[in-house]
Amino acid sequence: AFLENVINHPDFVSGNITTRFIDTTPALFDFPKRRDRATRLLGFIADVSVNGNPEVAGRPLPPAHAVTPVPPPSTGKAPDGTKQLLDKLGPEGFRDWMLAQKRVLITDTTMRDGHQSLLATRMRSHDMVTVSEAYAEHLSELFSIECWGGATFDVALRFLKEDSWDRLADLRQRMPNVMLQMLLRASNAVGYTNYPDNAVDLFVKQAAQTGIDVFRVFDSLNWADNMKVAMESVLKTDRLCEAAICYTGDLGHAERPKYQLDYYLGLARELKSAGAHIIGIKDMAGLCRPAQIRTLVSAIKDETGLPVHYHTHDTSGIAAATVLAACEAGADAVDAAMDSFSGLTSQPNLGSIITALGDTDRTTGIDPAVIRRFSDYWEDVRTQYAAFEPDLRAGASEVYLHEMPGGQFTNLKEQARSMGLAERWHEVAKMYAAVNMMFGDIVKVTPSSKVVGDMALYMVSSGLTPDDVLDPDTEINFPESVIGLLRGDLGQPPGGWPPALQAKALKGEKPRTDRPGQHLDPVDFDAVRATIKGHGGREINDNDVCSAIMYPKVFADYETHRSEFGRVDRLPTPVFFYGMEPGEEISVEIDRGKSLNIRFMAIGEPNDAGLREVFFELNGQPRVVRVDDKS
Ligand code: 3PY
Ligand code: ZN
Repeated sequence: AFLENVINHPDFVSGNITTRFIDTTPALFDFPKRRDRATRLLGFIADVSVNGNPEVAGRPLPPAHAVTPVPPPSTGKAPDGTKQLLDKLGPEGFRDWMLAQKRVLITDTTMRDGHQSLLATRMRSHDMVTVSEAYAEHLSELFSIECWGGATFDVALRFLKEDSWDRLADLRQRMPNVMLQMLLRASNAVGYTNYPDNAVDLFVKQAAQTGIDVFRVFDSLNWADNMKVAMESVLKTDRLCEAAICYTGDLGHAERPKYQLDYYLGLARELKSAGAHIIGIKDMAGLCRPAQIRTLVSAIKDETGLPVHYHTHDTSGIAAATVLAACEAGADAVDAAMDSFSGLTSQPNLGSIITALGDTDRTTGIDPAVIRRFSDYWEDVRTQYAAFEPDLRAGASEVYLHEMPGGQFTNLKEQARSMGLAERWHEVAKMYAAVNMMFGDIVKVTPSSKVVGDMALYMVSSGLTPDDVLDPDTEINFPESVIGLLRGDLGQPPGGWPPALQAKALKGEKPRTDRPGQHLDPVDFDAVRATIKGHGGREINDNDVCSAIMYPKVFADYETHRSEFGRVDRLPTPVFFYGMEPGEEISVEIDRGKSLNIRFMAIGEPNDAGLREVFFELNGQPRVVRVDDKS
């Protein structure tokens, strides 16, 4: 098209050209608008190169030494792993296989909780997909790879402009041998509120079809009634149903009477009778100490006869000791994050844990040298996300006071900062603990933890004490999320909600005590499909329907972005956040085995209308893109 434009241009035809003909004749670059995939991606790169990506505006840049992460070499082999075993044995057979293992089974959380807890959930699919074939080849002894669910679904769509379903499909294709695991918030699915039962059911079905093998199901109030719906959906898929008990309180200490052994065992029994294949102990804040986990693991195993999978966070700095104690007490599987994504509010260190287990009769069979090689890759990945690094340098026993989940801690701190409360963080932390007690001592994990955080920030910024909040003569503007919680929108905590606080917040509105899903009208899937049909010109499937149910606005914005720019998840991370520099060249795999070579040539000066031309070579051919300079 470029050559055609040149030879047909009147100046060229009349011989009226100079050596600056190309520079001074931008119309040469007016190609018919072929909005093919390449054109759309060039449009994105040009826009970010000129205007920046708002996601990193005002945030720290990666250091000068940042390099392109290189995954361990792979040849495309994928030795049989837990995925084949699950397919062969079925979930019950697999459960029994787990119980028969001497070794501790290991889940790697790097691709989900690791970055959710350390980098505000910002890790892009590109960095996961790039290393996934190496995982399949060299880490086939892993129990599972947690790579989906929790906050990642929302953040991918909202901020990274990528579709979580694409991420899952890509990972599944490249890692056909190790089980892929997700975190499912029971009736809250991957959102922040209860959804109708048929929506949860469709979501689970699609997740299983797209690639999830292990569903870790939890409820943010440990309310088994809410979990049962999601668990039933999982049981229909023939995948593993890991029902997780969220750990809170202080086992063995009388100050926290609600959350003692009888409570946990009662819940474990209920989850077993609801069909759980595995009992998860989800220690989202990392509160459980070694002596406590010993008690808990052995009691739950004795009570249920099911395998136990322990998950924790290293916020305290001593989580690895608790993980090792869990292994001593007979935990069948434990979670850890690759070394360079471990520690602080993330999971404890995978390489060190397997090395320590190597000294025991529960050695994992995973080679620490292999882990180090993967950790090197992740270290280089992490360097590219300097914009999202938390200001966190040490473990803190303060976690036993506030009990914030690892995935919430840095988010809430950032929220406090943006409200001008940066210097008052420890006050916020104390208030978080006070709000928990005011709410009746509840489990704090997404979304209940968000409500406690909202209330704590509101109280600190308004100078309110718990006594003020409860005082009938003081007017309180309860945050919407708090009103919803006390109304029963997320379910019921053990013992119900504190009546006085509830009455004050609800102002006469009647709370509900039964399951919200019982009252929510089933979603009309065809109606949802109709609202998004044809948007962006692509076929809408049931995965899209699930996205649109949970995040209607975010999904619509994503679709608009995708129809304009295509699949930006294919771009390398520095290009996605910072654009390209003149002379820089990248290769972008748009399909397996099909790559585009993109060379960034130059950015022109803005014209009177504020448009700049951005010059590329695409597979050796010149291309130009016009971008509105928003500066
Ligand atoms: C989530 O729900 O995102 C969590 O990580 C809870 O711990
Ligand atoms: Zn977690």
